Amino acid sequence: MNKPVLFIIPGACAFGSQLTLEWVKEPYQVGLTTPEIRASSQFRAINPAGKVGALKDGHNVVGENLAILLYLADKYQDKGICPATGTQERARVYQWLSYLSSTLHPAFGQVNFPGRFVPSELSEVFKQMALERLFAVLNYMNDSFNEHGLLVMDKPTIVEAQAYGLLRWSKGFHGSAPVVDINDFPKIKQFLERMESDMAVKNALLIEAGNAESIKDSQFAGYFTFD
Ligand SMILES: N[C@@H](CCC(=O)N[C@@H](CS)C(=O)NCC(=O)O)C(=O)O
Repeated sequence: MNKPVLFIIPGACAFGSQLTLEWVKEPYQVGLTTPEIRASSQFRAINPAGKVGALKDGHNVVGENLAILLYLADKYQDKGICPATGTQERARVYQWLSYLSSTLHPAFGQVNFPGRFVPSELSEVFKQMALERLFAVLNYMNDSFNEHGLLVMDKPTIVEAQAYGLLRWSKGFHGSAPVVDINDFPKIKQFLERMESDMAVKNALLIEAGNAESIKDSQFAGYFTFD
């Protein structure tokens, strides 16, 4: 297995890593996972946490989206997906990846899955509080876009890839109705539209949905399945 294989769930948080693989234009595969696959010993050997994203690249295995994104940034240093180490921009990449992973992702999770945190009788109260928290996080992000409509530089990086994969949940999570009105966050709305006009994003969305037949100018090398 020489090509990197990224394991995902359609619509979930590994999209940023998948988009990054699409941007670097080197052959890669995608493994669509189910709960059974994620529980398997083959998958757990790649990510013992049993979660996506999970990357197998030859003998290297990496779990956690933040780690996968930085692994790809190190591997594909000449592909323009991440600013150079030691720069202010690179420091911003670390800051944003940490914020996305530790704050934005859980803020959505608390709104979308209150049953994971409190018993059902407290679910509505918890969800309302979580929604207020999500609103504050989205406001902070909305105010953080620079004059280029991005978070780090004048062109998209691994941060924008991951930000897109999570912020798209503002428009609805796995087909459910949106929990916020995207018009309350105009810069996020603009950012989502800008990203969706990128051919690589269109390709990655088709691939994650299992509709790879109509992708264009992509190095996607097919869906991976365990033997
Ligand atoms: N901290 C982890 C979170 C990963 C995570 O929660 N992944 C979810 C999808 S968004 C998942 O794999 N859920 C499936 C499951 O729990 O079985 C990361 O950022 O990689």
